[in-house]
Amino acid sequence: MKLSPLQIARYEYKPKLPGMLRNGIAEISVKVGEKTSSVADQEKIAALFPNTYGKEEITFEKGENTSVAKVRKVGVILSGGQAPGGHNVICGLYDALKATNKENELYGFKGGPSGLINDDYVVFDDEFINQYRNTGGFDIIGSGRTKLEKEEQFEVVVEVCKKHGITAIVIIGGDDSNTNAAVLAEYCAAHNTGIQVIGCPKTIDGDLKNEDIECSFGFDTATKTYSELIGNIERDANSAKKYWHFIKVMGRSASHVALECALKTQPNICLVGEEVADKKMSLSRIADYIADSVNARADKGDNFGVAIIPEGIVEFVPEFSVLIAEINELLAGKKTDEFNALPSWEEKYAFIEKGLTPESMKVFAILPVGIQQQLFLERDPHGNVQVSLIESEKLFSALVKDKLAARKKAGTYKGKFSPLHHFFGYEGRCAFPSNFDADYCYSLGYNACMLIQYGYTGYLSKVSNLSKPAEQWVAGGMPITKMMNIERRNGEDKPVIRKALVELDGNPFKYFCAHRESWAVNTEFTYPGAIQYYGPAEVCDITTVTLALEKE
Ligand code: FBP
Repeated sequence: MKLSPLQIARYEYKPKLPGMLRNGIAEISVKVGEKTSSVADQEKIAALFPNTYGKEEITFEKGENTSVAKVRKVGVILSGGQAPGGHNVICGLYDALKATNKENELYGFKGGPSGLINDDYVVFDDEFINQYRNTGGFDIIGSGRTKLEKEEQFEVVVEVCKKHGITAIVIIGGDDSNTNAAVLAEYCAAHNTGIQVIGCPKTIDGDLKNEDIECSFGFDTATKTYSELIGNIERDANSAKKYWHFIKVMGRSASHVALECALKTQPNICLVGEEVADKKMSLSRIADYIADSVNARADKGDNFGVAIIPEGIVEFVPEFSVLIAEINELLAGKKTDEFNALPSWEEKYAFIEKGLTPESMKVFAILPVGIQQQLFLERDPHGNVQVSLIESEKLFSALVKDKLAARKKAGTYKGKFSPLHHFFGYEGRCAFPSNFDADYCYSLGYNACMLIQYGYTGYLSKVSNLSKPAEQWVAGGMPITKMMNIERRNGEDKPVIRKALVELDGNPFKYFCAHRESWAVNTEFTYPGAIQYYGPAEVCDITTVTLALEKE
């Protein structure tokens, strides 16, 4: 493999650990904190996790290491969507294991949770691991979306671990994967398997956070990558002065990514799904909101602008959710075949018109034909509409175009509207991790090893105080059950980690609200530029605006 100069340089980068982990393994001791209880539904969660519920939060500090010294074999998996820094979690875990005892071994199970079930693995050594230090991607062992949640799967996992003599598993994943890590930990404890399970918080979506986890890794690098591109587009828009750019950014459900990018780049418009749901905004109202900005700018002679659209937006529009539910119902079971057999779009349209309620038909009718057809093309394995594949950037620009045409007729709009469309998602998930993510991830992995060393299970590796320099970060662990509540999933009550949506009374959203009216009309773009890996700390090591505002 030919290496880029940056990759060669990044091999030499030494990730920064929290101060209390810097003195060597022999000087890391545990401070046991308060007993914990789940964020809600305490009795139900306690009953479901009798062996792992209610344990204490712990932090590490400088002091004599009193953990049991024995040779350990540990397994690790990457689960779900890629997020920059995953390789460094594994490197931190590996380095801490080897620093504890050279005989310790780290098994990487390939392709996500299925690797653990299929016993498909690699045993890491220095030469292998060194190729991945401070690099983006999950290609070190690959990832996957198989869910590790059934008792039969747990039995196989235990069998595989026993076969290799593995006594701990580290699961690097999002809210679902860490929920499953907690369930697996409970299973292993209940069956006296002697296997510990530790989770690490990953996702670029930024929705795995709570009072304990300040942010998931990858969010920093991904939003910096998108913001660089958005800033470049803003500058292009401000140079050519002839296009409106509609930019969809990833984030399956929550709008954290869109909001962070807006805070960094100050676009004319940024939609926030959580606000749309809260105000029960209709498609038409959202389109009017964007058209108002286009109109006001056109009145000043500025026929250009930038609008950020979060990937998950349409699910937050109440009338759209109802429409999706009706379409899922309309095509349930054999009806999909009946629909697909209709030879022309006109006949399909008539079928749809007959099947939808008049209210949903009204919503359907205002959608551009391309989006209407998309709703019937893209289905998930359960036959449901795949909302994340809807090109919402095109949907909103088409709706805005209609609004502007009406305004032109009425004589209230005299501008020109030429929209262009972009989707930024995969571009940010495998970037070289920023210094923040490189440091944070390495620390999470190193810390996970210390939790294993001290015998904990069902814990999430926790590194906090992240808005401060790494020296002041606090390393420790939190029982995963503390973050859980009961939610309805596929018709069943399930214990899950609560997903964090954008808080409308939180500082990041409040800051955005205080500025957006001015951004909508004026050109106040900011250009963050590319991620900087070398240079002054105030350029290279700062993390997200979201985190800084949350910690104000
Ligand atoms: P995770 O929650 O697993 O981290 O994945 C999030 C995400 O990156 C979303 O932003 C996006 O909607 C989705 O993955 C895309 O999934 P896929 O990689 O399967 O296309």
